[in-house]
Amino acid sequence: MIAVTWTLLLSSVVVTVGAGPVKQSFSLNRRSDGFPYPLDEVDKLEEDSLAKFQAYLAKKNVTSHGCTLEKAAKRQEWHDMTVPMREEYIRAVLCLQSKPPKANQTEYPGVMNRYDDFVLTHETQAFHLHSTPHLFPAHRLYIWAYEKALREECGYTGYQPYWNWGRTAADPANSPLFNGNMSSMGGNGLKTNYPGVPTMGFTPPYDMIPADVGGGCVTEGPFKNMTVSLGPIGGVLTDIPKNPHPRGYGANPRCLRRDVNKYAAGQTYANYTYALITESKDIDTFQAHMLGQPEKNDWGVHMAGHYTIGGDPGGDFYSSPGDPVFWFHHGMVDRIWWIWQMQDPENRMNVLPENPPQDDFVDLNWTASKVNTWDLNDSIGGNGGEFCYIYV
Ligand SMILES: *[C@@H]1O[C@H](CO)[C@@H](O)[C@H](O)[C@H]1NC(C)=O
Ligand SMILES: *[C@@H]1O[C@H](CO)[C@@H](O)[C@H](O)[C@H]1NC(C)=O
Ligand SMILES: *[C@@H]1O[C@H](CO)[C@@H](O)[C@H](O)[C@H]1NC(C)=O
Ligand SMILES: *[C@@H]1O[C@H](CO)[C@@H](O)[C@H](O)[C@H]1NC(C)=O
Ligand SMILES: *[C@@H]1O[C@H](CO)[C@@H](O)[C@H](O)[C@H]1NC(C)=O
Ligand SMILES: *[C@@H]1O[C@H](CO)[C@@H](O)[C@H](O)[C@H]1NC(C)=O
Ligand SMILES: *[C@@H]1O[C@H](CO)[C@@H](O)[C@H](O)[C@H]1NC(C)=O
Ligand SMILES: [Cu+2]
Repeated sequence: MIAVTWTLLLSSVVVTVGAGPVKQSFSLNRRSDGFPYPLDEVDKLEEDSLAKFQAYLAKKNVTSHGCTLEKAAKRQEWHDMTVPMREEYIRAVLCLQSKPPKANQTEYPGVMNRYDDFVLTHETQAFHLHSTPHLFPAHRLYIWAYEKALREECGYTGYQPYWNWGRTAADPANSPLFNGNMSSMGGNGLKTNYPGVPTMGFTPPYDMIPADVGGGCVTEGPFKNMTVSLGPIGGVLTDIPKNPHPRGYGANPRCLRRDVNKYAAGQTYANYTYALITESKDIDTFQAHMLGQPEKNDWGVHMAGHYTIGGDPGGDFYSSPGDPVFWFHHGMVDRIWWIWQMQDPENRMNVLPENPPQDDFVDLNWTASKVNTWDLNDSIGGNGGEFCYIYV
């Protein structure tokens, strides 16, 4: 059911577009501490695309509101950030989890803090945010709003980190993202009777993503005391207490659970992401390939990344932002959309899946103001100029 909803599949027509190499004149300077991760094929594709993208920006007819590649905020990969930078980020997330919410607690009694406002929006608007035209643009706005809250409400001076799945694919539980120390995003959950995740609902012959060694409460790292309150709503196959509210908006205080899953991570190596970007010639194909075909044991990097985290609320389609790694994962989704756009900016910056109407909008209620969906296609100047960031 989680998987079913996550994989409302899309079909599309393939069109061919051309693009040639241009000499590069802008450098990403990805690393803050020279951490020894070599560039993977997607990183190289990103670097090789910049000169062409810069040329496009120089002559684009839509205003960038003064945003340029040089001025843009740089969202870094977690492993390229120094330990003090990671710790500053973690402090800001814990801060957001300690601030009062804006949502109405009479209507939504499970909302305990400002962080929960974000989780709640993803629950109340789940179908809108995940409908075909909105998945990419609405999540772009959602991550930006979260980053803004960390900065403006909690004094964070950096930007939202992303998770390059390929870097951790071979052994996610021992990566600096999940190793459980105080500068990681918390560890694996305890071993439990967690059965894994069915990729396509509960009916055979669809494949299960088998449990790894976790599934229970996260007992190490900065989020070991975190209280998850909202949800779950979707089918999570464990002994998690049911939410007392019929729609999952009640208080259901519990620990953060995870199953850092090597099997799911197996479909997140850089070659999967590279193939997705280079072989998808139009936006509908790109989104469809991103979402995969679970009935063919092809989960797509989006689902494979979610199920590398699994557990609760990470494994629940509705409440998944309740695991603080959600933002890293969807940052990577947003990043590869941008890299895909850069392959042919003239034809790819101005398209969205299923071509929504011109007056379509995304409204994230307590977390961001209402925005026209078509103003979310551009991370360099979109959202009335408020978007001005790149991924390095
Ligand atoms: C900008 O407008 C000019 C003149 O209308 C047109 O030739 C050019 O292709 C446009 N460029 C882009 C990037 O849309
Ligand atoms: C919160 O919701 C309750 C119940 O719907 C309503 O009576 C109350 O006026 C709302 N409070 C605010 C501040 O909107
Ligand atoms: C946590 O792990 C990172 C990377 O693996 C390491 O650099 C850091 O020193 C560790 N911190 C602690 C407190 O053990
Ligand atoms: C968790 O709570 C315990 C008990 O209050 C406290 O001693 C500990 O420092 C907390 N740890 C973290 C990582 O928040
Ligand atoms: C990625 O590489 C692995 C290991 O070589 C291979 O099994 C897999 O089929 C490749 N995936 C794609 C999409 O090319
Ligand atoms: C985003 O899409 C809208 C609607 O098609 C278009 O007007 C706008 O120019 C696009 N932005 C860019 C940067 O292409
Ligand atoms: C949230 O946004 C939706 C879409 O604009 C709107 O219908 C709904 O009333 C809003 N909810 C609240 C509580 O503001
Ligand atoms: Cu997702």
